Amino acid sequence: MSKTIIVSNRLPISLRHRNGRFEFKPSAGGLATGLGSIYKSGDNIWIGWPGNTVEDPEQRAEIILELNDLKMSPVFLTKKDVEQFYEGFSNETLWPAFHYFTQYMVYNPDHWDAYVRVNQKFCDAILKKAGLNDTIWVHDYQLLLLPQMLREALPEATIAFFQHIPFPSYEILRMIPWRKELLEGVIGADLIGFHTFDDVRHFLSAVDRITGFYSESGYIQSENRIINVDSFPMGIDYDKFANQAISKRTQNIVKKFRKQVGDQKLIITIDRLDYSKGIPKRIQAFHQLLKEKKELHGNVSMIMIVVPSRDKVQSYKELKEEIDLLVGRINSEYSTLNWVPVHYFYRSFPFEELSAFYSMSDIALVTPLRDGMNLVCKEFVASKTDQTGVLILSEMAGASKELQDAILVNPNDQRAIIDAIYQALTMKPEEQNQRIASMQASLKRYDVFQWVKVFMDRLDHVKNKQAELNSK
Ligand code: GDG
Repeated sequence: MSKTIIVSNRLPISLRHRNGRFEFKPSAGGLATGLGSIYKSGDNIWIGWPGNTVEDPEQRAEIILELNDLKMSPVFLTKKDVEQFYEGFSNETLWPAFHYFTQYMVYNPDHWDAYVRVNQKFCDAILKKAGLNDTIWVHDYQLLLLPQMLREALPEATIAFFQHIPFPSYEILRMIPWRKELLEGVIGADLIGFHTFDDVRHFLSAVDRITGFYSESGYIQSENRIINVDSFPMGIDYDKFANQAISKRTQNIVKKFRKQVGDQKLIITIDRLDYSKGIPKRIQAFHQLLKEKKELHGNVSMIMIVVPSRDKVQSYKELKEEIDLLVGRINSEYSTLNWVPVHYFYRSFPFEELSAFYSMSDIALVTPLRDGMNLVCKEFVASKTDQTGVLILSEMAGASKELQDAILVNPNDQRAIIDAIYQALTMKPEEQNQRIASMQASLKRYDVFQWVKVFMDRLDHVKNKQAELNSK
């Protein structure tokens, strides 16, 4: 019997260090939920880094055992791996390049060597578990070399790759000295997926120009295989968000929060700390709106949740300081004893509270400068079970291709953001209702479980097509 192996840089767990021991809590993130039906069944497993460095062999053995019960298998990274592979090449070269922040790109050959070394480490860990005909689904930009490494060891295996962040235009990709190796690494897969058609287009154009392989209508012809490349926009666990929003627990939290903020209008913004999310520009737009419209003072607040992330990387440290400064400026200029323009939280919240924030907010302001998909905007829409509320969404988020009933804005256009907030604040309930209902219908239909199914069905289709061509 063949099995399916899911691979991602991070395992879907959060880990706590308590009384000299490690404790694991399975993650409730979107990807973990969507893939739960796969890795938890039969002999299937999820392979990845548990998210911290563990040197002690006894502790490692203990972690292996505990994770085994959760259907997971760890790849251990050293401190140097984390610095050079994860913080280095993944987050200081690929992340900025793929989000068009070329000014932050670092070209460090030691980081590249670490990237190759750690991809090989993942490959070795998988080969200990994988059979000749297994299906291996690799996730995201930290593991671009892995599909080809696996292909060389397991020529008959079914290998898929999905990238969660954008794929940049050829002009950006070619700035990376190791662009050819990266593309050839991904091409080891049988099916390559992105969130949007634009990502697919950029990837295929780079393959045609850099690797010498030839592609037509989403199929790349390599030496002895055809490889399919297509867009598979990821959905959310719609029912989980909708049900949580109407649950007693969340509605009690809403009541408590509402008492604290009063009956003013609320704008919610939620992001990981990241320069790609456009947080400073968003605060500046809100600041300008308050400057222009005095009647809003005391009547609207922004709830801004910034989840700590990659805080060892210099550009993230600087971004945090910039946000602190901008929030300080707007609040010090406009706050009164009973009103604060921006409620700013630099931490994450439990799921029930996150749901309460979505549910009680009138507007979600989601303005990334570049985002593979963006799940926050989808979660907001799913949580608005009374079908009121307005989504303002950046054209640069993959989600904008699906959520056409949002107010779409160019996140670099301050005027457009200001006008969109004002439009949202004054939108009639009937129009809110009609827009939200239409977005809810499509998010419910194409949820994360459907996403997994469509992707896996296509993978079967590609393997059948390959077999057909080989038998000719
Ligand atoms: C990458 C791509 C793509 C946030 N704050 C809290 C919290 N969250 C959860 C949200 C959401 C997730 O984090 C963030 O997902 P995004 O999609 O917005 O962004 P990235 O982390 O950058 O993800 C992105 C995604 O991969 C999937 O392919 O959409 O484009 O960059 O689910 O709910 N969860 C809790 N408390 C918080 O305070 N519990």
